Amino acid sequence: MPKRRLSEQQRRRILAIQERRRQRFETRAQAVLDTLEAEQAGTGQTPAGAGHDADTPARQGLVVARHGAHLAVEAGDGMLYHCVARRHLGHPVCGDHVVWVATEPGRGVVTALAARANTLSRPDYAGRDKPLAANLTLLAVVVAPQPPPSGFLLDQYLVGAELMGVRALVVVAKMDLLDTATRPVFLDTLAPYAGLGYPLCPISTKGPPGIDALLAHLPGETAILLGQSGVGKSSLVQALLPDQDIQVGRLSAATGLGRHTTSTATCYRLPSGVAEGGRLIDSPGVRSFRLAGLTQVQLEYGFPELRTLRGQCRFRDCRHQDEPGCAVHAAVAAGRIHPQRLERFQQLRTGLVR
Ligand SMILES: Nc1nc2c(ncn2[C@@H]2O[C@H](COP(=O)(O)OP(=O)(O)O)[C@@H](O)[C@H]2O)c(=O)[nH]1
Ligand SMILES: [Mg+2]
Ligand SMILES: [Zn+2]
Repeated sequence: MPKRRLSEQQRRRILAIQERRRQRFETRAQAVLDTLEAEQAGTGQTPAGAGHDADTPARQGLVVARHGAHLAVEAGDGMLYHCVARRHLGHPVCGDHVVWVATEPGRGVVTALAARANTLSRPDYAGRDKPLAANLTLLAVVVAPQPPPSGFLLDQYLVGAELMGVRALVVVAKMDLLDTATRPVFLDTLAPYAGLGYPLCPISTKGPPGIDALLAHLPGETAILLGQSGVGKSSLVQALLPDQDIQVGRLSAATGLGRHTTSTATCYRLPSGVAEGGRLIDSPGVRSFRLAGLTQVQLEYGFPELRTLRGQCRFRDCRHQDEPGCAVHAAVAAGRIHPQRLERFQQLRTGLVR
């Protein structure tokens, strides 16, 4: 029997899931429209083509992938449409709520972009900040025994999460590569993060302990998987979405974007049996992530353990290096701040703060 053939029971379950999703989506889409209407009321403008034309009514949608000027937009009915965006709209990305107008079967034009709750950006090849995804509620930073973790990259993502005001957790993938002796050693190196409030989720897609530790965090969230290339992000999506091939297939059929799912952020719906109401965004491998142009105050805000000590050093502009009366150094000496975190802070401060 072909692997992909669904039983009648599975089909019914999927239809029920789709119906629930559609209802949730309508609620959210209404919020988008409300935002747009409020914006228009403020400016007295109607976005060109946002359309009250009876033949081509404006519809709400969610951007689930972007490739160049092409967008895969999921409509309220769960269907995907190949859209292009009006130039003046800027740069719609995965997770954006949009208004779009159908132009021909399966195709449309995005005419308005709803205000974002937040944006995750990273530098492009020319070093300019480019948005990667929007409206996130959870950053899942993935590390693994192989390739060896870059604590520097991990800390930068976590600072990014703090500055975005989005919760973060650390996924410790490929646990099956470690044996009973090396597991606790590896997890120990990451223990300080749990102490800072970033849950550690040890998982494996190839054996015990499975992926439950992460699943528990995903219902209702729009989570993005971040981390070095090769840590296992896409494998995780595969494991979470038994119907991932179907979703990619739909994406590909609707938009021709499927081939590019490894070079662009792609938003997948999680089945309700896996994580009710959850969405998971797979992101392309990153070699670097840069926090550009931060002030020291902003950077300190990004380190929760430094944030709480703000204003407690003797000197107001203390750099937490060798100044007398430094509350941060006192906390390190007392074991309340991990020395490596302070080291990373210093690296970021000297390298990235302007
Ligand atoms: N041993 C082991 N290998 C894994 C696991 N997850 C992924 N891999 C392997 O790691 C490699 C990179 O995985 P991939 O999902 O493409 O990583 P990505 O670049 O982060 O998306 C592939 O060869 C996977 O088979 C795991 O849990 N255990
Ligand atoms: Mg990948
Ligand atoms: Zn200080």
